[in-house]
This record gives sequence, structure tokens and C-alpha cells, in this order.
Amino acid sequence: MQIGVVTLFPEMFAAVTEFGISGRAVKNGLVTVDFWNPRNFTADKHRTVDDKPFGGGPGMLMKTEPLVASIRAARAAVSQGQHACKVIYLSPQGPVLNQAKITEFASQPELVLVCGRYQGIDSRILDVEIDEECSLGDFVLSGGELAAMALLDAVIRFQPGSLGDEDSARYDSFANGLLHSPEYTRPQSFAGQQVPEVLLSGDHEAIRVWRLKNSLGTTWLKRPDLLQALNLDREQQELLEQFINEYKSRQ
Ligand code: 9D3
Repeated sequence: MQIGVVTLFPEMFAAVTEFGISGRAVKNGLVTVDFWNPRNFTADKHRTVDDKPFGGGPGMLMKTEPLVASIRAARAAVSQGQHACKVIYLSPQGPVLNQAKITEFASQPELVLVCGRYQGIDSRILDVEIDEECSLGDFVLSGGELAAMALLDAVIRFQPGSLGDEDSARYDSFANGLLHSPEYTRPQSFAGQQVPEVLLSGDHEAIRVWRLKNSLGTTWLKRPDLLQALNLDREQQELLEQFINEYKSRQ
């Protein structure tokens, strides 16, 4: 996969391209990430990348020509002019990113991510150059880079070969829209609390049922909105009902 990133701050992306799972995937060439800095597409001696909004008011916008030139350069480089590639603008006004969007983006051969700074970009650039807007949620960041880095990390993890066997196996069992059941590691006794017996039993079926029940229960407790979106099968309904009854009798 080829990803072009349009940003005034390419150095920030080292956090994704040089560390951990995403860093290894980049190092192994499973994905290439190239940066396009509007600063390098300026023509004036001050290399100006911001401009005043028409109508006045506080704050600046990204200067049009360097931004558009860098988006076009990124687009041309990743697709080698062969075909259209998706251009995503990280924006607080976009729909909130979720795993379904990540899998959709991860299946593209190329992406261009556009990071805004200041108060954003001219609305006509949005119309002409941008295919989709994506937000991380309803809180204010100083620019699009951290959002692009989150998207990048999530997309790169999805490239075949980027996860070790252990990680992918884990991922598989939780691609089901539920939160994970509680997990425990050594020591067996910590802060006066014991690891649940069943996890020490070696009984794989009992462990599967316990994990499913507690996965449903954790989702019910912490993210009931996720349960609304699911169609639980018979076993899941019964296990959730058990969890709820036991929880209520403990309260
Ligand atoms: C305080 C400024 N806001 C009122 C006009 C507008 C605004 C402009 C630019 C708010 C944030 C930003 C910079 N944010 C992003 O570029 C951004 C973002 C975010 O702030 N929150 C969640 N997701 C994203 S994706 C890109």
C-alpha cells in the first residue's frame, strides 16, 4: 500500500513510521509513506503557508496554492497518474472514524491524507480536491496530524503480514463488535484479588464460555451503545442474561 501525507509537520509522523507494529510494517516495505509539505510548494521568499480569511475574523487558513500543489503532487506520486486515489481530509467536521472505515481504507491500494493547520482550508479545496472528511471525535486538536497518525496506524496494522500470529489470532476473536473480557497475567494473587479459577483450569470450552459471557457483560457495562448494533445469537443472549442477573444480585 502507498500512502501520501500532506502536512506542514512531517517529523511528527516518526511516531508511527519508526515505532512498534506500524514502524516494523514500514521498515519491511508492506506500506510506503511519503510526505508532501506545502512549505516546499511556496514561491515567495518567506515560504508563506497561511493566509487571511475573506470576511475577516480571528485566525488564519492554509494558503491555497501551496496546499493544492502539494495535494496534487501527492496524488500523482501515489497513483503514478494511473487511476484516481482516495483523498482524505482530517477535519473536526467529518464523520467520526470507526473500524469499518479503517477496513475500507485499508483495502485501498493508495491513500492521500491531508492535514490542516490553523482554522482549516478554503471550502473550494474541499469541493475540488477532497473525497472524504474524517474526524477523531468531538474535541479540539491543533491540527490534523495526530488524527492522520491515528488513521495511519490503524490502517497499517491491517496490512497482511504486519501483525505477528499472536496478534492476528487475538484480533480475529474480537472483530465481533464486542469489548474484550477482562484479562489476567501473573501474579495469581494481586491486591487481594485472585485470577478467576476457570482461567487456570485448562478447560478450553469453559474458558471460551467464560470469556464470551464476560465480553458481553463488559460491553453491557461500559459500552451499551455497541450492543444495540448487534444481533446476538441464542448462546450470547443467554450468557448476557446470566451476566446481568449475577451482576444485579451482587449490587
Ligand atoms: C477552535 C477552532 N474551531 C472553531 C472554528 C475550528 C477548528 C479548526 C481546526 C477546530 C480544530 C481544528 C484543527 N483540528 C483538526 O484539524 C482535526 C480534528 C479535531 O480538532 N478534532 C477531532 N478530529 C480532528 S481531525 C482534524
